[in-house]
Amino acid sequence: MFPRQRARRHSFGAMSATTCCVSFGFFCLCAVVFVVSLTSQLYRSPAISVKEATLRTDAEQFGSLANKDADQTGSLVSSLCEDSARIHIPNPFAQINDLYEPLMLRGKHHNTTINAFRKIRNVKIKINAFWESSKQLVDRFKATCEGQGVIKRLLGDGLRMHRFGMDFSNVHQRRYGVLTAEGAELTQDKDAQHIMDVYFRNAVTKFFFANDLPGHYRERLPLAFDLPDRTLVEQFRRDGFVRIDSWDGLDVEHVRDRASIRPMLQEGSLLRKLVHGYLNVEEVVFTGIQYLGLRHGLNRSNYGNGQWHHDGCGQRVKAFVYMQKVDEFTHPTTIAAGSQKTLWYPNTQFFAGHIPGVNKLNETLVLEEYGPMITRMLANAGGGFIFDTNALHAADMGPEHKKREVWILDFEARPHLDNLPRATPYTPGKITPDFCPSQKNHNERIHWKFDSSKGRI
Ligand SMILES: O=C(O)CCC(=O)C(=O)O
Repeated sequence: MFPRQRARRHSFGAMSATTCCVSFGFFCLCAVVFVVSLTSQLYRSPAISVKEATLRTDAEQFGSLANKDADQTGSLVSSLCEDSARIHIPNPFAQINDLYEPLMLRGKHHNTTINAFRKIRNVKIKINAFWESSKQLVDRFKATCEGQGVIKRLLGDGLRMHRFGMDFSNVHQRRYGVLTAEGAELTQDKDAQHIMDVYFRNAVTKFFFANDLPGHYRERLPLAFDLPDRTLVEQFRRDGFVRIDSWDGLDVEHVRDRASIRPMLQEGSLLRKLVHGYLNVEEVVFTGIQYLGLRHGLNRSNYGNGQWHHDGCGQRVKAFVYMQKVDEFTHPTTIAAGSQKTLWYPNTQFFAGHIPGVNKLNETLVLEEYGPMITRMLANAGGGFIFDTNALHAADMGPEHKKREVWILDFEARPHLDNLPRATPYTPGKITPDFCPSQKNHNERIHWKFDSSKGRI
């Protein structure tokens, strides 16, 4: 008995020592995990913006709401949160090197504001580092039940969410109607607001959302146009451009003379109808005429506008007048039809990155996204086209192309021009004063007001 008892006591002693060790080990592990997680929280805290904090609070509130009212909201929330019900939501700020035109990343694009670009080392690393907090915010948002719910509801109402941005037109139509008195309902829409706080966090994009998009969804000005003109305006609104066989008022024989353009600006001209009809505001501003010549031999490396982009100025209209016939071998401008209503992600904006001008998009991705919608602006001398520079576009830069010479006329809605968020020196998210329109080429200011008593412009 005794030896066995001793043995038992001995084995009890050994077991107790093992248990102690295991418990101690477990305790240590817990302590390490706790300290690491606390440290990482503390380390992260300073980088979390007010919006991110708000987002987290919102998600928590949404969760507690579900507990309170399990019958109504609870079932919805839990179904949204089930793993099987989760949808894959891409993050536009992840792997953004693929997003950009490789030529641009190698510094191969002409642009006076970003000559600095060529001297920057580790461009890709810097771009990724700049957008890292946006990437993390989107990742956190889409992992929450609330984020999943917001996106699902919007997609259910027809949100177009693609690689470069979002188009809310179907959502507006489904929730509020095709056109409404102000067109501004989305600015008060909780889901859209949430998206703005997560995906579109800079001043220019918020401005385009609040100021430009409503113009697409607002009832039309009562313009007294005849049917052919009305049809052209509707085409312009649908596609973001209209090709013109011959600009009315223009003296084609003297199209190389800058003065020959002026009659196009007269009251009641086709150009005025298109500009005013498209911008759909009481007052628009003509900001000037620019000469642009593309000589033979230019290519996508040395003419930056040969790489896909939107101008980053929001809704702005340019009219091109051709000094010679532009065929498919005369550097025609190419435009992605329908892309003008897109709210572009900040990392595609000219004025949003760590330096201005990181906005040239990967052609392969553009063709994948818009292939059949891409249209060449072909027309005769004295013709041309008019377009919204918020549409995605690029000059066609094949090596065998002939010289192209054009006049470019710029227009903006008065509230747009007056209120664009601007800053100098360059501040990410704000436009420098020498752009939109360019100070060099567009320093006229001629205001056209809609005369509602006559319905004329
Ligand atoms: O030269 C072209 O055809 C393109 C012009 C352009 O990209 C622009 O004016 O924004």
